[in-house]
Amino acid sequence: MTLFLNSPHPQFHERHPILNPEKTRVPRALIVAVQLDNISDVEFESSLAELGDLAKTLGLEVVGQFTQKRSSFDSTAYMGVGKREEIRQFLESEQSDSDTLERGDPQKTKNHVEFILVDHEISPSQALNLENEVGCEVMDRTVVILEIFHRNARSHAARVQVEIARLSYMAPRLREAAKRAGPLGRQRSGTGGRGTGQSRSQVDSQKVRDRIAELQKEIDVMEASRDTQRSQRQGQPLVALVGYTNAGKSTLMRALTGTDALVANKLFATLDTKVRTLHPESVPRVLVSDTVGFIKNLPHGLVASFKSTLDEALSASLLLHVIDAGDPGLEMQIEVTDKVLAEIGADSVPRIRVFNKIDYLNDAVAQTERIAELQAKYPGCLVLSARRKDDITKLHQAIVHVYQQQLVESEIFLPWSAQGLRGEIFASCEVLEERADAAGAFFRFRATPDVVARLSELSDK
Ligand SMILES: Nc1nc2c(ncn2[C@@H]2O[C@H](COP(=O)(O)OP(=O)(O)OP(=O)(O)O)[C@@H](O)[C@H]2O)c(=O)[nH]1
Ligand SMILES: [Mg+2]
Repeated sequence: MTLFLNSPHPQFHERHPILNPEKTRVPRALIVAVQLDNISDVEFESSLAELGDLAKTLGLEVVGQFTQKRSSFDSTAYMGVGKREEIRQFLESEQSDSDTLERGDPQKTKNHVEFILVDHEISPSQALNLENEVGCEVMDRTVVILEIFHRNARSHAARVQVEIARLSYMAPRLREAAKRAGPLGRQRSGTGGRGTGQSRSQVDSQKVRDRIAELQKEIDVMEASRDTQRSQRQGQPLVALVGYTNAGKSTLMRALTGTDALVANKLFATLDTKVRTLHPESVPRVLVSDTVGFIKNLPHGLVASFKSTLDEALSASLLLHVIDAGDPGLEMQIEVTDKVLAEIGADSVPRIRVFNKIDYLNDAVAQTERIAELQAKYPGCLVLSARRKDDITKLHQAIVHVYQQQLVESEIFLPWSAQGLRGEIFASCEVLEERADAAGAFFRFRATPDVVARLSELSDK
């Protein structure tokens, strides 16, 4: 296996025609999964459905699934030997069907199953063994997610972060593949190698490590400029929209800020965060930030890679945890989000749970019942639809209310020579009274303690 380091895995794209935009044919895939003893049927089914959505997002057509209950994964090839044989036979029959079809109609392209999607992250050797045994390319849950991230990354920062995650994922797999390639994989490296005595796989591994280090440096530089931006914003209330992928965070971001955050009915549409002002503007002025969506078993490398994006959530003073109210697996979604927030140390940030998409229930009685049910279960939550203007107004009010509670009353006297601050007072404070006399103007106002401190500092100068 060759590793092209400028573009991390072109071979990945060659091997995966789905990722090659020039091929218009919809590739077919089979989902396979082991249900471990501690996983309930509901949880298992919802995970399978989610993998189906991920596959769809990637442009694959899922043509079937093979599942199996076991107390642990088969150490050799994830599924038991009998199940592997069943899959192999199924694939063989699909293959011969499509070959017949192809012979019958020369216009028809071969349409056999090209991928096996495994609903867990499996080891490099399990993947290769399974692949060899069933004769079809294996993609585990992690690589599916990584691929979606790779496609959706738009900014330079997101691209670099995804590249690090992909390289970290690929490194042990390249080693395993090189090991199996036998003498060829172990040949002495020639020109461009790092001296004699190193195997091809060692050289590749070293290149991967070098590339990761190089990318990490880029991240560090970007981090430093992010920190500067953050410290410039310090003291300004920041609300972060967090939650499961596709819950409607970007839609709410758009509605709350009157901007054009990317909204799409696909998983992981948003990979970059943007900070915007809550609109209409409030006192105090509130900033709103979108974040990357979470998912069950978000690959660890990705959590780490997107830590800087998620740090936005950490530096927020309020989290809006957006949940798709129409999702039957919403409890699992809540659990996953809570877990990731705890992992990045954001569990102590105050939060409001926002159940979105209630319009999916088109019957008014059903909606009322659902709202009552959710409010009883999650006290203090909001249940709404991002598509209703009134609901957005309510959400806006709820956000502003949180910050207005933090306002303190204060007074300031500005001599006529310092009237330049008047505009600032009106922009950042709720002015309760303004009185003028021969020496200047007196203001009574409410503002955040930070603003009060800054104004008194400026007026003393
Ligand atoms: N019916 C309905 N659809 C909604 C609502 N809010 C969002 N959607 C749709 O849900 C899909 C996902 O919305 P996004 O705002 O992109 O979701 P997200 O949470 O930002 O998703 P990621 O960026 O992938 O994490 C889009 O097709 C939206 O139009 C809602 O209140 N009602
Ligand atoms: Mg989004």
